[in-house]
Amino acid sequence: MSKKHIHFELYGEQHEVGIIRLTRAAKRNALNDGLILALRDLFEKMPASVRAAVIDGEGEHFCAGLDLSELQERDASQGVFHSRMWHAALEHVQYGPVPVIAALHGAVVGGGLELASACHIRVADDTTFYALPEGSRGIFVGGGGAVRIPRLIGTARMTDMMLTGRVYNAQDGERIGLAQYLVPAGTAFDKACELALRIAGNAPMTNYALTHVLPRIADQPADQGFMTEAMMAAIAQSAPAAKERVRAFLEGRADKVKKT
Ligand code: 1HE
Repeated sequence: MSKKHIHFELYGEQHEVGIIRLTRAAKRNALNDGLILALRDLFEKMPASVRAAVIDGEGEHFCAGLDLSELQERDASQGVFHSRMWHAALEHVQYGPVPVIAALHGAVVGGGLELASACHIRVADDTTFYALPEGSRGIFVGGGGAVRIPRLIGTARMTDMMLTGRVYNAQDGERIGLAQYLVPAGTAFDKACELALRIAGNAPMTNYALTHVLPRIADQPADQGFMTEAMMAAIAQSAPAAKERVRAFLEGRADKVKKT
């Protein structure tokens, strides 16, 4: 399926991975309103076979952020609605039906970093660079970055990126927590697909707990977090899929954890 500037296809023997590709390479995959709404719609109507998703970008860059050509004519109230539209769309990515892996390369800047931050895992190749040029453009993040990026790298690092225009390269990006995986140039998509297939094989309730419950526990006071954890643990372990997986291990039919 192709919407304007976005391509979607199914991958895996059971069509268990959804591949979402930004296809606006001529504009470095800059996110215009149509693209943001198409992303929202995709996550809202994800085919039932899909258990994990990968987002990547066509061309030399993952994403150049907000399409700045659409910013010119907006007044303050339109600005609020525009930001809220991004929030709603990226909420569908973070709290959508499946875990999402961003395959990063080249520029991951501004709203591109906000999109990547809404994903659950980020795999970066060594051409990746990260920046928040909003600071030097006289604007502010508006796609949830003020909430999500400090949770990845801390408020001090984000403040520095925006005040000084600091650009992190792929190695430093991985070191500070912008990506969980760093791979050679040109291999982020393959690595993301490999991880997606693995994730798609997990018990669905475990994936749901990790994408929907864990981030909420992280935002709760410890006392409430412990209680939510106990509830979630009880629900997950009562699922037939969990019982079968534990039985398989006890009967020697499941993989052991291996040292890497
Ligand atoms: C764009 C955009 C864009 C490229 N909006 N048109 N984001 C930024 O401030 C980043 C702006 N972009 C860049 O710094 C560079 O384009 C890149 C480092 C990403 C890539 O450089 P390069 O040399 O490969 O490409 P280019 O020649 O700069 O751009 C190719 C074309 O894409 C060119 O248009 P053309 O008609 O002259 O061919 C660029 O104008 C166009 N282009 N990036 C519109 N972002 C929810 S709030 C989020 C707030 C933000 O994200 S602000 C940060 C915006």
